[in-house]
Amino acid sequence: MTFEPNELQQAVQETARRFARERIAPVAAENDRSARFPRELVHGLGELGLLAVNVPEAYGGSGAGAVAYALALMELAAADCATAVIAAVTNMVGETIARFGTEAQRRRFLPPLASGEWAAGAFGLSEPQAGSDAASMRTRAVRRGDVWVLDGEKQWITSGDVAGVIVVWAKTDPEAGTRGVTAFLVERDAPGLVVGRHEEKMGIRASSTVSLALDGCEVPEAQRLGPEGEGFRIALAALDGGRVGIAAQATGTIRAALDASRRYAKERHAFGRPIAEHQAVAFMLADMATDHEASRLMTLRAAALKEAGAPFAREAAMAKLLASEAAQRAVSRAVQIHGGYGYTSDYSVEKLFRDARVQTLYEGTSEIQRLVVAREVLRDLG
Ligand code: COS
Repeated sequence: MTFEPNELQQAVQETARRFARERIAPVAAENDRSARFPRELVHGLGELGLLAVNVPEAYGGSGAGAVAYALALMELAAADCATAVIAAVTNMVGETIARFGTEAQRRRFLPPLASGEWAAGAFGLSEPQAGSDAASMRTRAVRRGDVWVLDGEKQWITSGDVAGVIVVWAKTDPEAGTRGVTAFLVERDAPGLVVGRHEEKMGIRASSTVSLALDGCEVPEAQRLGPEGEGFRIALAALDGGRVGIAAQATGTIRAALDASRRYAKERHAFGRPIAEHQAVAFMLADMATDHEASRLMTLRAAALKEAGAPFAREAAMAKLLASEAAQRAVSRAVQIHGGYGYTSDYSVEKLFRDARVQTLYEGTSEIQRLVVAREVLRDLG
């Protein structure tokens, strides 16, 4: 058993760390204020191979594996959760196409996705009335010759307005439940795809979140992703990997909260000494550091299982659950340590507090993670 990243993993981590410090961190607060999609940063991430870390090199990816991906995402999130989530969803879409796509689909869709030419990838699963209960989606796909016609509405779609390709799930056999769902690769300029409302969000404001209307949207049969009726399983498999990504993001958030807090606690004086020397504050820092370590280890363990080709759905759900809940504690403590200053945008922890909140919600709420873990725990008992 080893806890040290290998040379390749360290190199990817170092690349992400440098880009995060030099390019992302300096503009993160302004991009948050203006809710501006960081197109040039996403392009930079593409040039460094960070939009497709776990996609084979033959298709433009880095081929560096799931652990390297998790390490990279921790670095990006420590600088800005919004940029990190754009990268996370793009990586998830790329991995899904690499795993379930045909050779022709991989060759066509992966290089522009990986390079950043397409800005991002998007994941079109949720609908206004179908979030946790993803199988209750209403979007329909009906085949007419060589074309599928999609009708419905998707909601909460990260990068849905800028992505070059959106994986869209639709019912092709509404009577068949979870076995009647099929996935499609929909290009941004597909006829009948209309970008709707932009959500005005509490945090991760530089990441755009939109609804999408599919109004007789035509998708060629050649852009069906995976077999008919297999879409739901493809979505859940993709989300397993996605959850490792959100766990990594939460881990990076905790580290940022801890770094800002310990810096402040050493500078700020009260009652004649730095507040770090008051046990009430020191213990909060200790709890944050412990939460960071636990989140990091569980995230890397889930990523390592995934990389080894072993089952990892349970570990991914556990890591996402633990890290995203720990991030709530960490950002709250960070604001507490900063006192009134932490409640203002003059200090980075105010943004961290808002950015972290979504982590227990997206790519499966904490309740869904518990449901996944509980099913596995009960199955273990036979
Ligand atoms: N990977 C691959 N296949 C999986 C899977 C996984 N991790 N988990 C379950 N499946 C398969 C099941 O084996 C089942 O296959 P069969 O039809 O062959 O039996 C099928 O998928 C359906 O699974 P299940 O019956 O468990 O589906 P449920 O409707 O009960 O849903 C949950 C399961 C709740 C776990 C699922 O709906 C879920 O993850 N919801 C949250 C969705 C989400 O995260 N949304 C956020 C979107 S991104 S912001």
